[in-house]
Amino acid sequence: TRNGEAVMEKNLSNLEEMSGAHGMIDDIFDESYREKEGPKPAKRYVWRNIILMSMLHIGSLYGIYLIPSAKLMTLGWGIICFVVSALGVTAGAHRLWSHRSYKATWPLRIFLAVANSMAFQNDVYEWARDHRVHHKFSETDADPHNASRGFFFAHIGWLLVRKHPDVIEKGKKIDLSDLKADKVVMLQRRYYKPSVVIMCFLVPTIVPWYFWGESLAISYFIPAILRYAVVLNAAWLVNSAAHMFGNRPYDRNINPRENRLVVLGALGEGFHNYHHTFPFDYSTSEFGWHYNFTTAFIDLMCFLGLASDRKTVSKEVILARKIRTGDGSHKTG
Ligand code: ST9
Ligand code: ZN
Ligand code: ZN
Repeated sequence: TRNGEAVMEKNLSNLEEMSGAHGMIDDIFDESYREKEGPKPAKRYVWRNIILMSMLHIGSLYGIYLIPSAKLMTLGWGIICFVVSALGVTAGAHRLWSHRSYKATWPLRIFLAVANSMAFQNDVYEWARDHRVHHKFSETDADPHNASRGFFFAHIGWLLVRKHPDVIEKGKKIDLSDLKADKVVMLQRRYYKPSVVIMCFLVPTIVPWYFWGESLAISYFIPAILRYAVVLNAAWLVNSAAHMFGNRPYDRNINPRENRLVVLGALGEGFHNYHHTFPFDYSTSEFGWHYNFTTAFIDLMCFLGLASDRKTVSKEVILARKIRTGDGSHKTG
């Protein structure tokens, strides 16, 4: 059929774009996967997670209430903790380990792994495994945070129920050999629990209390609890909002979108239509440092000799792709 031919042609030209630029990372959308027919398996709630996540969010509301009584230094420290933990996810788990979009020397990898424990979003190995499955089987039963199940599921709901069996079945076939070979990733996985206790809760709390005499309650509820909840929600917004609201200048056939609000909150990770179209680009955007603190950070690391081999996409390939599959919104800016 004509439609079938069009799909074939699209796959072929997508593959041409990918080959060469990307190597072997298992994060490219798989058009051949079909969801199983018949009724979906029942939701199985995980009450432990529901209770802990509720407590975290109530605690962070209390943190907001405490802001006017906090010392300025404590708020600054909260922002530092936000940036460090966010980088552990954006520059670390995401752009380095899930997509291998650049190379990092071992001192930088250790920094990113420690920063990642501060973000407490599962260890890098598990995060990258779920994330590759997300790219490969986007918006299907095999996508851990399948956005076609609605905003709430994509945002936080997926962490409150057992995974769909297809996530695990398809996930087991994803190539993770690069992660298994990375000693820093495996070390972080091995010592994940103590590293989270220290980096996500103890360090953020003890620093303001010890160094400038902040009260223990404020030290705990602002830089630890509130900051943790903010980083979580910023990352979750990429899965929820950036899969629902915004333009699709690069590929109008997929759900992920360019969402300005998410770009701001997630240190440059909201150019999500671009990112799902070209997942290997280290900048997750064609606009360099524009609202993209993570790209500036990676460039600084390269300047310092701690990182190298940044993968990018040429302007010609991007333009050709926009014309071929985009929604036309790039013309209007
Ligand atoms: C969190 C993660 O918040 C946030 C991720 C955000 C992602 C954003 C992505 C967007 C793009 C990037 C932008 C970043 C922006 C950042 C901005 C920052 C400012 N493949 O999981 P289990 C197997 S975490 C293959 O227990 P259940 C495997 O054998 C928050 N196999 O499944 C596994 O055993 P093991 C804190 C897989 O029982 C076994 O199944 N953490 C896969 O269904 C069991 O796995 C929490 O809240 C796979 N994909 O439970 C904890 N998956 O691991 C949340 C599983 O030993 N998690 N297997 O090899 C849980 O409690 C559970 O995972 C569950 C599901 C209840 C959700
Ligand atoms: Zn996505
Ligand atoms: Zn990604």
